[in-house]
Amino acid sequence: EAEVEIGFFFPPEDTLAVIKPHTERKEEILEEIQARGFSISHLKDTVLSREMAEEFYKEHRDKPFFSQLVDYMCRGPCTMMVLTKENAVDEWRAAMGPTDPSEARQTAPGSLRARFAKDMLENGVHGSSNMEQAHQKIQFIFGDIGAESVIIDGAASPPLET
Ligand code: IDP
Repeated sequence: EAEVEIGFFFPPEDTLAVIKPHTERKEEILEEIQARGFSISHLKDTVLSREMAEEFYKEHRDKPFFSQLVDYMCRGPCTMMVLTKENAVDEWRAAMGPTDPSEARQTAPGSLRARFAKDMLENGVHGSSNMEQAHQKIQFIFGDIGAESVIIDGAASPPLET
């Protein structure tokens, strides 16, 4: 009697992650990303123009904090990353924790926002909220990298320039 082993393969998923301007202890955040099993497939530091920041956060244009958010996002370099992992979008959201760092410290004390955020606005990190957003924002920040995307293994990646 033949035995058939059925295996499941979950393809890796990409999400866009950003270390926001003036976030302190950036090296620790980068180490944490790798320790949590994400591959940093692409990384660049970019200073967003106002126009780019407005486009990047266009979903929030009617929110009362929109202009504050845009000001903040172009006040210094952002570290832009494509993170790759099984279920990357949700896993990165979980790694960040809630938007409000005081809530994060209560409900998710190990999360990045609990540990690295300054306040509700300057909350350290960004991550796409779903796969469609991830695809759209990766295109917007990195252009058409889909086909040539090189996955750098977390453990074996060269020293990061930050
Ligand atoms: P998220 O980053 O956790 O997805 P969103 O609600 O999408 O949270 O908000 C986008 C960003 O806007 C937040 O990360 C934060 O920087 C900023 N933000 C959200 N709510 C407020 C607020 O009430 N006051 C100031 N800034 C805010």
